[in-house]
Amino acid sequence: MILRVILGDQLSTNIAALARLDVSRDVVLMAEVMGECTYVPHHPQKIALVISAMRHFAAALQVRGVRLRYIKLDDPLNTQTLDGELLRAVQELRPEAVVTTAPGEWRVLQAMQGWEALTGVAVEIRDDQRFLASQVFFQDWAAGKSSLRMEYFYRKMRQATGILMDGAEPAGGNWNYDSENRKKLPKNVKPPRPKRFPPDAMTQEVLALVGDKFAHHYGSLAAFDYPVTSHEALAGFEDFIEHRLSGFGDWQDAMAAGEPTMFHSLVSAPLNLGLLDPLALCQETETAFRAGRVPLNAAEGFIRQILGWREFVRGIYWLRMPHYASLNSLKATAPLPDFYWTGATKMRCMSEAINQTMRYAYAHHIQRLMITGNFALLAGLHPDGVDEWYLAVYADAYEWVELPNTRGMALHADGGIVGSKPYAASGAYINKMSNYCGSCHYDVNDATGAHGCPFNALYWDFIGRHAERFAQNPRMAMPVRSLANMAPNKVSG
Ligand code: FAD
Ligand code: DLZ
Ligand code: SF4
Repeated sequence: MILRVILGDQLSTNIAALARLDVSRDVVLMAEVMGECTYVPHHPQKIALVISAMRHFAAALQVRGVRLRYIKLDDPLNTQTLDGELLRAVQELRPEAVVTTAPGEWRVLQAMQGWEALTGVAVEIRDDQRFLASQVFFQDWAAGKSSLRMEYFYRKMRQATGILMDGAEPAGGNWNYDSENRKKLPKNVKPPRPKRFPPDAMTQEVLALVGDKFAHHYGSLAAFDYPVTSHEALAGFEDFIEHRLSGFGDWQDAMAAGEPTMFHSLVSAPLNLGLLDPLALCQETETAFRAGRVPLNAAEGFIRQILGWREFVRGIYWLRMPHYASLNSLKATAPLPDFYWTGATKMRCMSEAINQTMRYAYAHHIQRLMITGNFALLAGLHPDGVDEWYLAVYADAYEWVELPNTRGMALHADGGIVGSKPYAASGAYINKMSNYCGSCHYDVNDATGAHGCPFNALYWDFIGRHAERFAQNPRMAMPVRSLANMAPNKVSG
């Protein structure tokens, strides 16, 4: 008998650990454990999502006749760690071997590599094949390059998969329609409400459990409506293709008060759990474009996120860990302000992003990058505190994707591995891409007065602090020169 271990974000029927499963003999181990719920104080919606999706996945396995050892969080014998539950299972079931799939986090891989010594049984850790670029493919691509740019990796992925290709050429003649993804939302356009997935009885039971045990964690459970099965997740994706993908092209970077989801897909949480297949999402998007249902800038923009960014950041994570997690190239030292955990700030843009995160465990990319991330960058917040926050508060957060985005893309703490320049912006950018400033306590056109927009003063202070370093970067030299030519009391948005 082989014991097959499936983690909470490995909920795919084609997961490597289940390949060559002998239904008559093998046992699948799944365990809800406090250790995974509290290594950072996860948003209760994330915990509920993972546990509910685990229970739904286990129920589907059982229908297929798979023998299951499923340990619930409130099982009195639960040791509350993955190691402890594996050891207990091995001691009771005496398997010939343990088979599992490589995890999404370095921390868990370290633990898994100790499982043979822990249990005395052979442990096979199979590659996670749910990504479009294997680690070897990424390593080969990265080998010998002095800088790793997403754009070139993305082109290679387009060629390797044939997605949005006309023979050897990119569809439409260009690889990238990024410049057509930056429009502000017009006043008369209302983003469609995404499809909702009200909790079924199984999810309600999980919500009660999570409400009971994690009420002290940041964030509310009240608005939980995540898809918890692959069937639901697919319905959510189809709703996106039908109603929001067309607008995603133009308004991918736009933000608006009271519009937490804009034209975004909301696929990250179910995708990272394994409920959706990234290749199928890209193919369905291409089909919608080829059928004339969505414009090219929308289809390409969306595919670039999945085929490009998602695969790229995973490649960087496994290429550069564990060193990556300690990088702090801008030597940032400030602690994370309390308002990241409470939402209590008069900055309208920050309060929108943080409060919606508490309510939904979701913020879209530009809010994460150009609002909360930009503030953290400009204010010089220490990357450890910022990482912990991003890993805790989003339903889609796992270190393989969170860390390169936070430490790399948002904080530039990796010194330019993920992005060639910091995504630093003053209030003018936020005003250009949103309607937040119109209802803010602060004045976006002022920097130094009592009501001056904090992003303005912080921006110029950031440029000044790092002037020597940025003067060497052709993409940052302009603001350094502007600051040098500015009287100190004249800084503005
Ligand atoms: P859409 O805008 O509809 O994009 C479609 C999909 O593309 C996403 O679901 C996601 O799978 C992928 N994608 C888009 N951008 C990225 C990116 N930069 N990196 C990786 N995949 C991307 N994404 C996570 O999945 N988990 C995280 O923990 C996470 N942390 C982030 C932290 C910071 C500081 C930043 C700037 C970004 C982070 N992202 C993270 C990336 C991105 O913000 C989210 O994937 C996206 O907002 C999820 O919403 P959506 O599904 O509606 O995305
Ligand atoms: C995120 C998470 C949570 C909240 N709970 C569990 C759990 O109880 N059991 C489990 O197997 N996995 C859980 N996970 C997902 C793991 O944290 C995830 O597999 C690792 O971080 C590796 O990506
Ligand atoms: Fe944010 Fe400044 Fe605009 Fe207020 S004025 S919403 S703080 S950018």
